[in-house]
Amino acid sequence: MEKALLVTVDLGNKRGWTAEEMARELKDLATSSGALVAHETIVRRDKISPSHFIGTGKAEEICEICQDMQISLVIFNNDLTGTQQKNLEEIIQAKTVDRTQLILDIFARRARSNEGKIQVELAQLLYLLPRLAGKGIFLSRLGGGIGTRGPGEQKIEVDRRRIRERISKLKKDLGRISKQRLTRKKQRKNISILTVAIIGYTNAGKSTLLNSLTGSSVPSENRLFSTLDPTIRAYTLPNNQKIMLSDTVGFLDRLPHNLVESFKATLEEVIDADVLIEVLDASHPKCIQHRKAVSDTLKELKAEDKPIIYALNKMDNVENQRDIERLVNEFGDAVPISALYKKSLDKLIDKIVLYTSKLMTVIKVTVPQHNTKAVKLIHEHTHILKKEYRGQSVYIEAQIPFHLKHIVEKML
Ligand SMILES: Nc1nc2c(ncn2[C@@H]2O[C@H](COP(=O)(O)OP(=O)(O)OP(=O)(O)O)[C@@H](O)[C@H]2O)c(=O)[nH]1
Ligand SMILES: [Mg+2]
Repeated sequence: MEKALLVTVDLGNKRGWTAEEMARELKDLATSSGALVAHETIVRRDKISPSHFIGTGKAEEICEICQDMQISLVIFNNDLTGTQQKNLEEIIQAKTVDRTQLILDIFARRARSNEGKIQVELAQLLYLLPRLAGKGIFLSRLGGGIGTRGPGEQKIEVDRRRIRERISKLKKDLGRISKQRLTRKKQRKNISILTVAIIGYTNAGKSTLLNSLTGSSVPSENRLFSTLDPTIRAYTLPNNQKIMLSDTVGFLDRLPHNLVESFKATLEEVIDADVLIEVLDASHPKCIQHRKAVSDTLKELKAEDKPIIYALNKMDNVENQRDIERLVNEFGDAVPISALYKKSLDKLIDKIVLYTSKLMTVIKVTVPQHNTKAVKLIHEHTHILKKEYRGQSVYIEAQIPFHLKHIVEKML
C-alpha cells in the first residue's frame, strides 16, 4: 500500500461543502484507490499561486512531513496544471497527484469490461495531452502506482502525436461499441420495453437496490465507484408491465469532465432511459449536496428533464424520523427506503408503476386471430385491460407504451 498525504486547499468557494467535508470525501477516494492515508492537511488560501498552487513555504512543510513519515505520495483535492504539479514535485520530492488523476486511477482499477477499459484509457490520455506541453509531467512515470496506472498497466513512452493517434483509435473503438449497443437497443425498442435507470451519487446503494428488486448479485461494497460497467435486468411490475432496470456508474461532486465525456457510451443507459430512479444516501450528511452533484451531471448529459423518482435510501441508518421528513419535503416526490433491508420497496415499486403508466396509452383494437405476430406482441408487451373473442377476431383493450402504438397499428 502506498502511504499518502492528502492536501485540501480551501479557497473559500465551498458550494455547500466545508473544507473538512471535502477532505473527508478525498480520504474516501484515496482509500478506494488503495492508498493508506498517513496524514491530512487543509491549506487555507485566498487565491492560488499559478506556479505552485500553494505557497512554496507550505510545500516545503509538506516535504518535511513526507520525509519524517516516509510518505511517497501527495494527493491534492484540487486540479493542478502540469506546471504546478511539476514545481510541487520538485519541492515536495514525492509523487504529486491531483484529484482528477486520483479519480481516473480508481476507474482504471475498477475497469473490467473491454468498453470500460477503453473509456478509462481515453479519459487518461485526454487528461495527459494538454499537460505534455512544455514542462508537463513526465510520461515515463506511467505504470508506477496511484495516479499512474492504466487499465492495461502499459508503459506509454510515446510522444503527443502517438497519443493523439491512440486517442483517435480509442474513439473509433468506442464508436463501434456504441453502434453495437444501438443495434441491441433498437431490437429492444421494437419489442418496446420501457427502461428505468437507477442513478445516483457513488455509494448511495444503487447496486444494492437493483439486487434487492431483481435478485441479481451485482457486487456492492462500501467504497466509492464499486460499479463501472452497466448491468441491465428485466423486471416485471405488479401490473404485469415489463421494464428494463439498469444500474450504472455512480456520480461524484466535481466529476472530471473528460471522464463524463469518455463514459458517454456507458452512460447511454441513463441518457436513453424513460424514467430515472435517483438513489440518495439519506443517512449521509451531504445528501443535499450529492443531489446537486447528480443534477449537474445529468445536465452535462442533457438528461435533466427526465422524470425522476427519488429513493431516500439507508433510512435504517437515519436515527431521527424528522430528518427523513425533512428530506421528503425537500425532494417532493421521494420514497424513503432501505435497499439493503428491503424496507418499503413496495412503495418504490408503486411509484415506478405510476411513472411508467404515464408513458403508456390505451389502445382498443380488433385483431384477426391469424395475425399471430400482433397477438403475440400485444400479449407480451402490454397490460391487457379487456379481451373479447368476436368470431375470428379478438377485441383487445390494452395499456401500451406510446412508442409501441404505431408499431401495433402498422401490424393490423
Ligand atoms: N445501512 C444500509 N446500507 C446500505 C443500504 N443500501 C446499501 N447499503 C450499503 O451501502 C454500500 C454501497 O452500496 P452499493 O449498492 O455498492 O452502492 P452503489 O450506489 O452501487 O455504489 P457505486 O457502485 O460505488 O457507485 C454497501 O456497503 C451497501 O451494503 C441500506 O439500505 N442501508
Ligand atoms: Mg454500484
